[in-house]
Amino acid sequence: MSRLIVASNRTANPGEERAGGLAVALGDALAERGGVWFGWSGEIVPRETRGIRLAVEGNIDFALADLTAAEHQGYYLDFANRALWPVFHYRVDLAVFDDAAFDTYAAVNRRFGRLLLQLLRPADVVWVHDYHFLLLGDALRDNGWRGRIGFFLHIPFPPAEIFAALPHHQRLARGMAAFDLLGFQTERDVGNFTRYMVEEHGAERLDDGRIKVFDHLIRAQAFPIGIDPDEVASMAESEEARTASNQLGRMIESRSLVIGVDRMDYSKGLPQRLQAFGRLLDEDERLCGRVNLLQIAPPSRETVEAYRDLREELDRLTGRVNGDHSDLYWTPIRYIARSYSREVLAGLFRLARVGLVTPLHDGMNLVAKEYIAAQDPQDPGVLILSEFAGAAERMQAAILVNPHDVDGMADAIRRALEMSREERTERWTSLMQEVRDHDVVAWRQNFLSALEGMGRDET
Ligand code: GDG
Repeated sequence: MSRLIVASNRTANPGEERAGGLAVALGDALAERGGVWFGWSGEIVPRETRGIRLAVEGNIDFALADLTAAEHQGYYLDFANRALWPVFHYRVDLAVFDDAAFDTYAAVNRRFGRLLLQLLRPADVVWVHDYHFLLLGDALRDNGWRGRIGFFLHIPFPPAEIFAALPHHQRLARGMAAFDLLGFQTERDVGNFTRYMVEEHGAERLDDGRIKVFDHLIRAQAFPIGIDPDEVASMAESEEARTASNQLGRMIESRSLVIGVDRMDYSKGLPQRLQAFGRLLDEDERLCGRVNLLQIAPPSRETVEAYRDLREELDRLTGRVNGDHSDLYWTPIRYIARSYSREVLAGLFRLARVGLVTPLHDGMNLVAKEYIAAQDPQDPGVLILSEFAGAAERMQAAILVNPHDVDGMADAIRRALEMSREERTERWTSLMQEVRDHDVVAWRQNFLSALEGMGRDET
């Protein structure tokens, strides 16, 4: 079996226990076949000392390249996080376009391509991850790499006219066509990408499903990412999970718990969610004192303005709902801007009668799957899921909502709180089957067998 080479902006830390899901899945794939995990070291250093750190863990070689402060600013903060992330999440209004940032992004992809090429052997299979490295395949090809390269996009691919709003979309599209296989989370993303390539670049769809564009033959296909459901289920029954759930359970007494867990990001629909919970209490006095929303939202990317604005908005909205509805003995929203261990989260998911996963757009959303996997099969909770999360494409047994429709979400929460055990169990059984069918092992195996089943077919 040929070696696997994984390139992702951040990698697991060599020698440290992996923090679940994706990191474990990629680590296992690398350990099984031997290979290299390549990415940014996490270090920002002066140009003179910029280098590549090598570490060995079993049969995995880690190769971690440093960034200078200017590279980190242009490639990572300005282009990846201020331009690509908002546009790919349909938020052109929040994007900041800057030629210098794009040039730095392209230069880091070129430099990383050269570094990676030095580590490659002819039979290796290369698997590049996510929006940080849209031009890495192109950089490898420019330096003479002829072997297979796969790419997986963890975030959504937006409709053609939104992607085309990026001033550098043509250059990015050419770069993406250097990959042999492009994996997306959903059929919707595949459709968006294909339509963009057809309309903007005259791509031709071939009968065997491949796309001919810029003189390359590429394949675009959906590979929905998943979790390890058994791991999450056993975390939900761990000592740490039970302690957290018992303590919180004592505090909320017989009230129903509604939970949300999200990185603090404007794509996650947090303000609309808080508003919906407020609307529910405005409209239904009977629920006051009988239900709690626990929102855990660890802050991320705090140097980007849009994230600071979000933080302020969430603080304000929570204050308003709590100010309007609290009494001496009950506060409706417990909003916590910090992170917890995966075990504690799993315990809280199991305790919560309702899981609220309402992003405005999301590649997949693993929290939706973790909430389902953590439930007690005898008395499961209800998942409320945004129709714009990638997860919704296959998790149709959830209560699906439009995350912009505050009234609709308030109704959905009421419906979930009132749902019979029979209906909860029926929905959960179907959702759990889906979480099992598309777990993280199936995801990586399906991707790699599709990639390896392709010849390198440049025309
Ligand atoms: C990107 C795409 C796609 C959250 N809070 C804590 C914590 N988490 C964990 C969750 C979950 C993970 O972080 C978040 O994954 P998501 O999928 O929800 O979202 P992104 O971080 O935006 O991930 C997304 C994913 O890539 C995979 O392809 O699904 O669409 O945007 O596992 O549980 N973990 C810990 N403490 C916390 O407080 N330990």
